Amino acid sequence: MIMFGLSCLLVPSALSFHASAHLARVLPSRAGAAISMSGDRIPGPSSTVSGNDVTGIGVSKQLHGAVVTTQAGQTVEVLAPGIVIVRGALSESEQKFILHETNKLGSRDVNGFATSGTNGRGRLYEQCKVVPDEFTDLAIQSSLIASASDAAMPACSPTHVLINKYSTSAGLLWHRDIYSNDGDGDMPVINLSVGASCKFGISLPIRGAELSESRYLQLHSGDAIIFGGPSRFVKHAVLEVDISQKPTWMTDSNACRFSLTFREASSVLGREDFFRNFKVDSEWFDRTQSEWRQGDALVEPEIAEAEEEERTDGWADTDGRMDVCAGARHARAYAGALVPPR
Ligand SMILES: O=C(O)CCC(=O)C(=O)O
Repeated sequence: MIMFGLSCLLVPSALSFHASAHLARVLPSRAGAAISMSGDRIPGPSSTVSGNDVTGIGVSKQLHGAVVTTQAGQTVEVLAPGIVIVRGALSESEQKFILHETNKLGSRDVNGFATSGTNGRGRLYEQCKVVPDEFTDLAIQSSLIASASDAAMPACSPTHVLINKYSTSAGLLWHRDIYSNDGDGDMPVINLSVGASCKFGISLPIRGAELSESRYLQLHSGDAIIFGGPSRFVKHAVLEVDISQKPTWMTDSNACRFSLTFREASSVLGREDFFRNFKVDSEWFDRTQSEWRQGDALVEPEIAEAEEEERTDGWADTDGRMDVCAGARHARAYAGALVPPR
């Protein structure tokens, strides 16, 4: 058995001061000391772990294909170099905290969940410093597990978060995160799931070949998927959301899936309003997705000249189109010629 211990998670040297500051808060919580969230104490798992030490960083780097269970109940699988899934990354208390705080953020009068052209999905884009620190702490924690398990996974200090609220079965189209707000360099994209489960598609490279194969995963509440390094631009999709498959603590009337996608995108700091609202046309989206090649620069959105769609704040359903964080890129497969921001 391979052992995995959060107590052994060393801060990779590349980790920035920002991330280190977050870690000072989050790691004690996972070691059982608990972080304080809105006055509540979050019960942390045991600080002791057992099994083979894969987090001595030296030994932990050959996990591709292996499934590792932490004593805290997290299961870690390296799907390919730079793609790691952490099952049970968030405790139930952490999931509930995220749900509660995300609903608060989403119902703000300004910059709440935008739903224009999103096929029933709420979308919220912010600098990390605007959302509760614990969100970013939890993202960094998952990213550390990923880099401790996979030598190809860089450390990450997220600057932005996209929060999606899926209230219907509709998901997001296959796409690569190639736009200027999708994260700098090969920094990992960290995706946390809370609430209803979804079918997530990811295109995995076939070793030794130029080909890839699609892999389908169920992402459940509390899971994290992280992709970075050589897989930073991997194709992925949310194929379907299963609103009926939700944690018992989530009420039927509030059933939905939240995803929180964290990115290190210092180059777009200060441009949040733009990335909240921009819309590109579907032809542009298709072209950029099909023409872009690994090594190319990130693509700057080219704003569509088409008529601006009405944008609303707060939760609301809209017509049958998807957007991207983010928005733009997912839209068109769902009908629209105009795609909101990613
Ligand atoms: O909502 C999700 O889980 C996926 C989000 C995503 O693919 C993206 O923002 O690029």
